[in-house]
Amino acid sequence: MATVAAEGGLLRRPLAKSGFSSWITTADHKRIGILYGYTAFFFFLIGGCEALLIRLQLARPNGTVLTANQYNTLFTMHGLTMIFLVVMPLSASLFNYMIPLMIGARDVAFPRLNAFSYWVFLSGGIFLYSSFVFGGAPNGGWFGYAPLTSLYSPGHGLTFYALGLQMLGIASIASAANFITTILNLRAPGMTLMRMPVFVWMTLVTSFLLLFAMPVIAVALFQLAFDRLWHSNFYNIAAGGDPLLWQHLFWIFGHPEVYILILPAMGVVSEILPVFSRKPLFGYSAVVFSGIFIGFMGWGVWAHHMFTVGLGPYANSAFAVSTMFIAVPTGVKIFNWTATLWRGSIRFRTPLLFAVGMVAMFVIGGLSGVTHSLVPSDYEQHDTYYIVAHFHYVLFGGAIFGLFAGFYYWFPKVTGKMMNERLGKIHFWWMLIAFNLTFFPMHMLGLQGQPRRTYIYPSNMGWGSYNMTETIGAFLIAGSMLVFIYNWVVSKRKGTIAGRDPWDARTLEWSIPSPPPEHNFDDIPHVHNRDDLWHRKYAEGPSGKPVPIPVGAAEEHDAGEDHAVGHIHMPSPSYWPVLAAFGLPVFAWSLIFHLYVGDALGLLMLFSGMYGWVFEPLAEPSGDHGVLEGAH
Ligand SMILES: [Cu+2]
Repeated sequence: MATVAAEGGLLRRPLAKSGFSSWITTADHKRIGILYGYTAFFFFLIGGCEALLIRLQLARPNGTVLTANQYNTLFTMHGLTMIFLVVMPLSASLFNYMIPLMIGARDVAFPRLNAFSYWVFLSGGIFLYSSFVFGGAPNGGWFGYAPLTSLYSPGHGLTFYALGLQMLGIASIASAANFITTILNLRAPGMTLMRMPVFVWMTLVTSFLLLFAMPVIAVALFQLAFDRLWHSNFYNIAAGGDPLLWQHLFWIFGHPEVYILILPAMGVVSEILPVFSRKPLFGYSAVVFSGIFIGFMGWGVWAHHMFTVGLGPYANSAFAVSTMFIAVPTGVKIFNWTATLWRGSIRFRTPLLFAVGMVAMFVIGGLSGVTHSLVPSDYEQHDTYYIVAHFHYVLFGGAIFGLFAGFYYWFPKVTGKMMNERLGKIHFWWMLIAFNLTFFPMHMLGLQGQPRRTYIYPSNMGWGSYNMTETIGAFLIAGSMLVFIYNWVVSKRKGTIAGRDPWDARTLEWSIPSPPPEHNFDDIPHVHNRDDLWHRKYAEGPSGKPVPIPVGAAEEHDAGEDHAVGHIHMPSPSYWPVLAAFGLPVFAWSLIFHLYVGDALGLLMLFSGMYGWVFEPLAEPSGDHGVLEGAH
């Protein structure tokens, strides 16, 4: 096998295990998870700066900080960034790093496809942001309604939108297929579906949503790109096109997208609450099935974004009812989380604070969401700041708080160090107060009629003081991020050593060293229970309280199980995914500027990347990693 690798010639696999080139070529799910995390956090800072500019403009009536077009560009890019370049990839960073560890696997099912997903995500992000230097960024809102975006937006901005989102969709579809395969096929022996951690379940549901939702918006985006680049008439009313086609396609993607953003955070919270209340998750199967139910129901509510379009009373009533209905499984989750905390022996560490914060803020956002399921009240709220308040409670109060809970929870696993608790708590309370200061007044402003996506408001409306409060709140949120960054950097260098299982946790990732070795598990674990690690550590005492099992006693039930000794095959690094991925933006830039040589170059990169990928040798080169001598 080793000789095949050595004779690979041009297709020889790269060897570097450290340094810059090892990061470019890595196929290790943990390193790809880290790449996703840092890249998405970088975009988080950019999207945050865009938000601060928006808030500066709105701080006072008749603001003069931005022009109307700059304002349009900034709210469009803020939305696109936070959804596609922050919340989705931050979730992806947790999927990547954690899923193989939580199911007892050595990597994902398709490691190079995983690398490809990351590089396509990065090139899509770079492509979208390159529009700022190539004649103006998208300015038609994140929802990009045609024909405004097809016929009436000159310049290249909306073409960057159509092609950039297409690339990000490719990354999402590839990683969805990867995680579905990984979760269904690579679970450790004994880990039945109903023994999987809830975070793994929510990743599975999210992946199915991605797999079915992204192709829908791909169709809409292809049509938009054709309308813009080659003057087709999909959305041209004068030529018989249909503008509502865009709205339907967009929201059939757009509503499941909301669950793509929130379900991973719900999964994180479902892991953290049991650990810090030292109780199993209350109603595990109810939480799992409500997640699956949300996944299905999410396809039947999209027209609640279109109540004011004029679909008629029957359609509006049907979608009002389905929208109210989808609050039920969400409520089931909230009751189960509360019941998990109930009478637990709670440790208020930073991850728990963020998890509880997520639940509380998400409840506010969920309830305001139910108010727009009522068609008459939606008519009043539509396109006002009330909606902006609602989705920031769901996406910031819900998703971002949940993701931060996950970062604090898993930081010790990834870095091997503990994060500073005091700074973590300061970050939590600071961010919670600043968040509410920023977004709560938007409810009032919205009900008073302040419209969304409008860059000025007159002084006689009496909206000035709420707006000023929101702007101050937004800068305070930015300040709380500095605490987080400082804590991250210092704890990573000087934090106390975490050990394998600092939280006395329940799931498999805490059974291996921190940070985990490249091959994750010396022996693939045999799973006997839900919360398997907990049951290896504790038995139930006479009063129902957990009693620690003496060290070594738990070894017994592993006797007779075979142990993998010797060579562990790990995926080798590869140059090809990154080459193929960067072919896409080269192709798209050239499409916009009609550079046929560039189009050919982009396609050449894509196809030679794929060719190399398929034909590079399977075996790792000789003298490589993964040889474990006599572990047992
Ligand atoms: Cu919706």
